[in-house]
Amino acid sequence: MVSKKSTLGLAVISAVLFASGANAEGESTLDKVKKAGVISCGVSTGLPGFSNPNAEGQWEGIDVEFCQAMAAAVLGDKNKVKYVPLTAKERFTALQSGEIDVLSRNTTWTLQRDGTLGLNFVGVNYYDGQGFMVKKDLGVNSALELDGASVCVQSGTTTELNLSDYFRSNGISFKPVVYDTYDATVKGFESGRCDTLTTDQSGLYASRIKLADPNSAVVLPEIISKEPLGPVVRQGDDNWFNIAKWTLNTMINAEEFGITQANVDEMVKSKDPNIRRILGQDGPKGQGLNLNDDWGYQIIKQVGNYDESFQRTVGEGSPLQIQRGVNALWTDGGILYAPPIR
Ligand SMILES: N[C@@H](CCC(=O)N[C@@H](CS)C(=O)NCC(=O)O)C(=O)O
Repeated sequence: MVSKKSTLGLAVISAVLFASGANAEGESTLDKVKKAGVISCGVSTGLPGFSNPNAEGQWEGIDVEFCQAMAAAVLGDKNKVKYVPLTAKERFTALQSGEIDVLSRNTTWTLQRDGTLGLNFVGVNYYDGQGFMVKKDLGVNSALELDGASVCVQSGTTTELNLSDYFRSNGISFKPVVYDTYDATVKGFESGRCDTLTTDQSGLYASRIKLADPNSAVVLPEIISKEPLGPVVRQGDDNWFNIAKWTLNTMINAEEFGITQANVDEMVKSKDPNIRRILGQDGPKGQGLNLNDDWGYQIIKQVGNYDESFQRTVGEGSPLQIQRGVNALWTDGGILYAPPIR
């Protein structure tokens, strides 16, 4: 087991090692990735909708599609991704040590993580919040009725701290039942080891469909925290950080300007200056990122815009059926707002 102290020690060493933006061999992440011909992307061990291997063993999910979008931008091929499954506890060390080039795994952006681990959060690809799920036969309609409840929770997550904050601030007690992996947490809940399971609300929807009888459980209405989830890179490599940021921004901007996988070849001929810049016909193109001029086109052609990715993985085209809600564009009443490509 890695103690808190040794995790911090590793973080400090890694922060120093990578402060120059180079790995131990002195090369940038972009050079390393180009040489390897593949992006090493940290994902979860399996969370439907976000990063999950399908029946054929292929990784799927909104976080997986972000890795694919980066591969399309950098290597011109969305399939050039090596997926590295990581539990909540393992994820930051894997990034600090250089084992992965980017972490794209339902990870909440917090001050502690951003400020002390030698890492940088790229942005937000899904605004989430923590909730609770209970078996229907418990007869509970609100989290405030959970006084004295046993709670299944995964270690190494923001979930643990939010849980104790919530119960303490409401003057109610709980007994934590802690697991290292997501599968074990869901199984613990299903087999009756706890009264309630808590995690990000998206994770609750994903867990519910994993149950033998999804209708036996309900998600309670309370959202007890802010969980802005997004990709993460190492500190000290600004070019790589920018590539990751603008990959996400391109997917969001493409939705805003109506560019889709299906129409992108028509859109290349558009006269709209915004569209022309997103697709690398005019404007800054690839120079500032050290990428080919068609990097934005490749993201949309091979992966699609944010809405296409959302609907396919967690939305209407998926078993999760999650609504856009706060994850809608700012122009549609949500809070997704990407800086402009110009
Ligand atoms: N967003 C929270 C929770 C992330 C998290 O790891 N959640 C669990 C439960 S939904 C999970 O994804 N487990 C999958 C795994 O460990 O592979 C965080 O960043 O700490």
